Amino acid sequence: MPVPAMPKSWRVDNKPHKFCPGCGHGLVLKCLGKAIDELEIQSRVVYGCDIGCSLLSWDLFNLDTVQTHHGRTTPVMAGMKRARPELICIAYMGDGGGYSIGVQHLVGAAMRNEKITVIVANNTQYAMTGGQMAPTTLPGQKTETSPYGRDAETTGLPFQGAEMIAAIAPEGAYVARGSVSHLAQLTRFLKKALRNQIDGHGFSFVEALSACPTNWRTDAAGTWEFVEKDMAEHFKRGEIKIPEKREAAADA
Ligand SMILES: Cc1ncc(C[n+]2csc(CCOP(=O)(O)OP(=O)(O)O)c2C)c(N)n1
Ligand code: SF4
Repeated sequence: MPVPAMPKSWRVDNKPHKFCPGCGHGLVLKCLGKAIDELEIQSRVVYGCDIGCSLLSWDLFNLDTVQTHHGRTTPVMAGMKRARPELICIAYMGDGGGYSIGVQHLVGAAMRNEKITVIVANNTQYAMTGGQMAPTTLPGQKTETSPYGRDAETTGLPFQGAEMIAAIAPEGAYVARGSVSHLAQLTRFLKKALRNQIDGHGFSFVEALSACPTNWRTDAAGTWEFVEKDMAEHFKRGEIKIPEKREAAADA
C-alpha cells in the first residue's frame, strides 16, 4: 500500500513523532505542515511551541523553531515578528497555555492586531501534567481535578476562546475554529490564517478541536465520539471573523 505523502515541512528523516497514539496534536500539525507546503513559505516560517504536549513538536518540523515558557509563545512570536517582519511567525499551544496561563498575552496580541498566527489545540484539559480541568473542560466532564464531573453552575461554561478573540480583535484579523475530525477544512483555515499574515492584514487565530485519548481514557470510538459529538455541542466549527475585503470567501 502506498505510504501517504508527509508534508515537506515535516522532518520525517530521523525519528517518529512523540505524541501518544491517537493524539490530536499530530493531526493539527500535519494540517499546518500541509498549509505551509502549499503556500511555499517553509524558508520564511519560524515555529514557536509552548510548554505542554505541544512542546513534543519542538523537533517535528524542518523549520526554524523556538520553544518557550508555558503560555508565553504568543509574545515571543510577536516580538520576533516586530524585529523581523519578513518572517512568518506561528505560535502553537494547548488550551491551557492559550486560554488560561497565557490568556493575557493572547488578549493583548489580538487587541494590538499583531501580525502573527496563533494556533490553539483545544483538548479540554491540561494534558501534559496528567489531565487537570481547564477553562475549556465540558460540563460534567471528569478530569483529575473534577473527579465528579465539571460543575458548570459553580465553575462556568466552557471558555469560548475563538469567539472572544473575534470580539476583541480589530478589522484585519482572521479567526476560525476547525477540528481534527474535519482535516481538509482545518487545513483551509490554517492556510487562510497564514495568508492573512503574509498579506499583512493583522492577527490570525485558529482553534483546533483536538483529542487526548490518554487523559480522556477513551478508546478509538470513544475518542471520536467525544470530539464529534460532545465537543462539537459546545464549540462551533467555522470562520468567525474575516477581514472585510475577504468576506466573499467565507468558509463555514
Ligand atoms: C508557568 C507554568 N505553570 C504551570 C506549568 C506546569 N505545566 C506544564 S505543562 C502544563 C499543562 C499544559 O496544558 P495545555 O497548555 O492545555 O497543553 P496540552 O498539554 O493539553 O497540549 C502545565 C500546567 C508550567 N510549566 N509553567
Ligand atoms: S497526553 Fe494527550 S495531548 Fe499529550 S501527547 Fe498524549 S494524547 Fe496527546
